[in-house]
Amino acid sequence: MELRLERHPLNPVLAPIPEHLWEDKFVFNCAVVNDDGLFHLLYRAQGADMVSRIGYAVSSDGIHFNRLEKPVFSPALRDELYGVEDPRITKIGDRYYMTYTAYSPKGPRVALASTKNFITWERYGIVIKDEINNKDAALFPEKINGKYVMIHRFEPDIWYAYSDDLINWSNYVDVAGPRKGYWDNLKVGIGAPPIKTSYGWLLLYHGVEDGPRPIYRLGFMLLDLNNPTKVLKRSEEPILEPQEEWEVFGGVPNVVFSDAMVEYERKYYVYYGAADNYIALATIDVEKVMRWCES
Ligand code: BMA
Repeated sequence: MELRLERHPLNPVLAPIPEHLWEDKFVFNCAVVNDDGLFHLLYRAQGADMVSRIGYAVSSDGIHFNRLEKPVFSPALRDELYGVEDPRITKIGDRYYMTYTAYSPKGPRVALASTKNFITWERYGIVIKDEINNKDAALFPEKINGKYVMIHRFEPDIWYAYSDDLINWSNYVDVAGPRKGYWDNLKVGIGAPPIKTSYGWLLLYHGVEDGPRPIYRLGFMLLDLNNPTKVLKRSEEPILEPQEEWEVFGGVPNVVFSDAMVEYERKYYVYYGAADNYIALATIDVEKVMRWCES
């Protein structure tokens, strides 16, 4: 049984704003939380200087968003000289924790910040400190076997790290890699923070297919509830792939790339960056995904 996401007819839901210098070129990969009856969306934006900043938008229906005029999170550290990219948000206790890619001449690294209101932030800086390129990080929403768990990516695989305090991370474990002969044969990385279901942790991920113009697609993995290093199931076919004109052509062609999946009215809402240029929404019935998990 294979699954497919359905694009929302009002796509794309966010586009660059020509009057805002910091986001007049590209808006794309975004984090979303659905809390207190609102969708809070934090998105990566670039203007003429090509430095990535993070903007904030809010909505009551998940489709029509109001945006702030200024970014809410901009580069502030030496490790972020080229930008702050690809936010992912997990609520732990009463705070929202944002993992993001800090990009500097050293390369991409995984960094962490937290907030209660999406406007003012506490910054913890780079948290995976190894001098190896790293990105695509997200936190599990609860401790597993007494430890916080972070997913990150030492290319080309998805890895875990463990922590007692959310700040110091160690004990890396390699969890899943590319598959020869598949749509994810070059590299894989997490999409959204994992969602707990009765069948296991549901993980949205992206897979890249090798070629002169690599293609970014999305799929699911199902991970064991008590031992999430164990992959129980993985999409044979992608659940979303570039098809629309604004997914195939744009800042970076042939890209659907997601950092966010939230449950709303018995559907999963998947927000994704299209061709590193727009933000779009695709959905799927929770029921269908549960049947896939069960099958
Ligand atoms: C990845 C990340 C994403 C981007 C994707 C496609 O490596 O940098 O931010 O959307 O490439 O360009």
